[in-house]
Amino acid sequence: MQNKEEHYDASDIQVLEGLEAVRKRPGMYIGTTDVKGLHHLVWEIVDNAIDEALAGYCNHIEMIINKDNSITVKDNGRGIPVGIHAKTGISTVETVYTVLHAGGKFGGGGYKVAGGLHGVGASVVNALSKWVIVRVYKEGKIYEVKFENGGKIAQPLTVIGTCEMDRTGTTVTFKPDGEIFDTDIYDYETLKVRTRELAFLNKGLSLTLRDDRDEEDTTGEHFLYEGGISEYVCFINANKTPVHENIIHLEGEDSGVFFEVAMQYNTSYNDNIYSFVNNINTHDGGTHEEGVRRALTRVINSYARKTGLLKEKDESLTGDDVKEGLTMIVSCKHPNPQFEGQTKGRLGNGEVRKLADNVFSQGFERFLMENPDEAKNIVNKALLACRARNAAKKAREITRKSELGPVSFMGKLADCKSKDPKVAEIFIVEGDSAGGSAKEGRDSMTQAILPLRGKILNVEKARLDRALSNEEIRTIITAFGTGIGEEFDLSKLRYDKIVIMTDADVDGSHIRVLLLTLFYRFFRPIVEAGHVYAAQPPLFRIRHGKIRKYVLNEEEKEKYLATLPENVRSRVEITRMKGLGEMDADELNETTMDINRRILRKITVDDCMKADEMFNTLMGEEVEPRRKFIEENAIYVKNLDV
Ligand code: 1YM
Repeated sequence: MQNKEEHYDASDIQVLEGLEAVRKRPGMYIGTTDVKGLHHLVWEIVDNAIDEALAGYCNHIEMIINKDNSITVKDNGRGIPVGIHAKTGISTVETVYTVLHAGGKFGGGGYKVAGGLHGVGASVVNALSKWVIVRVYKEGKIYEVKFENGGKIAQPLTVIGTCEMDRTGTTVTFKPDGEIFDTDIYDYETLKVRTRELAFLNKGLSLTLRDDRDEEDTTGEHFLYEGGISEYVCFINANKTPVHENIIHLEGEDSGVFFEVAMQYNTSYNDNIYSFVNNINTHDGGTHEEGVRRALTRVINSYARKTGLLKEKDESLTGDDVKEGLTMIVSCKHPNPQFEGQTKGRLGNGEVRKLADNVFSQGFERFLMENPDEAKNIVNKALLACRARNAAKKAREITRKSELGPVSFMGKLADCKSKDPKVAEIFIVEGDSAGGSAKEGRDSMTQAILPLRGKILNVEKARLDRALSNEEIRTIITAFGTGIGEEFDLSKLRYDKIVIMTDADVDGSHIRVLLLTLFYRFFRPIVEAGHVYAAQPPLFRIRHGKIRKYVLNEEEKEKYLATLPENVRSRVEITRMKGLGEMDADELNETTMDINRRILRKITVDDCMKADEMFNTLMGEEVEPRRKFIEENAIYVKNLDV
């Protein structure tokens, strides 16, 4: 072990420069320094523990949110090596936490590259932390190394005690640097969702999450799924009605590449297909997903023809037909994955397409042969989807010719004068009265107002043809100008910003959920291109002297009040704002519409997915959760088509 003085030499300076680069441009390493980046740090450390599990040495990982919002991650693997590293002359564990490209170089095979940081994760976390403590349990000893202020060594590797000979593992505690991140508060739910996902994706691996900020929570939540991704499918389909009883789970391996897929059809009209490579969500698909999709369409068509469910004269089922109501998880573990595309969300390795196709087609064909009743249900589901697709096409043609003309929506839409899609905005407003004030308070040059008053269709339960028969949805399609379904064309979008403006209350947020679901299902590219926003109407107005300050919530109110001198604070006038519908035009303009003062929140596909999930529980096929929801939201229901 070295002491602090002799520890600094030329290579240390290089190390510090490396970590300094991370601190200067954290975005390059973790994407953002917002709340997402803050959570990213946890996964960088957890990824190392998962790699150890994938290598077969670890079966339990524990995460703790400590009282001070520092994070502890523990595993029962071999422990990061503690011997002196030949190249750096310092212990390997210290090297892993200070040298930017350490992980990749030292890792010994296996399915690495969890994350996207290619093993530099530990040093990046160190660079962006106020302090880090790493403990390694090995050969009856407890080793400890400490860093502070962005990765500077505070205590070189030291033996601090002894442990049982058979205890091994790594424990890392870190406190993110408040000067780097916008927020330093961890969100339990965010950590929980990903922890659960990691448990689904790594069958047999036990993960625990505990929140020590919470006095009550002493044991935390445990996630362990022996069924792996089959249980994931079961989880997603929990509030849906399955078309066939058994979840289909197929797997295979070739040249060190492991591939598996689990699937089940349900009676809904939407698909939930998620794919992963080394536990990373490949949101843009790639070769693993393509292989399965191709095989799925081929096998169903061939089975349907062989059994006479599809006649010679019938057209073949398309990829869209066979994925209606499908919940599917595709997972691939690859020693050398190539991620492609702008966001690196696509698997590029060509050989995986073949592996996925082979594993899936052989297994699925066999399943259909061995389970003729389930097979029939699956094929019939796809045949219905095919018929509906053709009906929707007809409906679209009719709608386009007649009712969708400009006359039909002129009454509702107060369009803006500008026809420039780069500056035009459309506000979708809840109810006629809010619509009235919004029309008065808007900048009519660039801001269009679309009040929603009729029933909002629950698209979760409707196919495109039925959605098109809904007044409000037709109006929205016409206003957007993009068309829908096969004819959708993003370049025809008439507005740069689509702003959902609903009340800050329960009803408002539910209407927002309905709209998000609609966008997610039928206008996803608009969301992906970042055109959809939610207006954030304030909850309080604080008045003192000539100053009028609007704040979004209780917390911001307290924060603002704390900035005022005592004599002012005692005299402020605080008003709880009314709903949008009760604000007058000036108030609405000032708080929610004026481009210089309003607060807009960009809606991401993630937000839409969450809305979608809410839908599944609240308004899926299951009656009981729906009944409860309706009871609890009686006012809202008059506007809802469930
Ligand atoms: C709570 C975080 O980092 N666990 C962990 C990391 C490593 C090992 C075991 C490990 C890997 C190898 C050999 C190997 C790492 N080692 C390295 C490096 N948990 C956590 N558990 N022995 C132990 O990959 O060959 C990087 S990470 F580079 F030192 F080998």
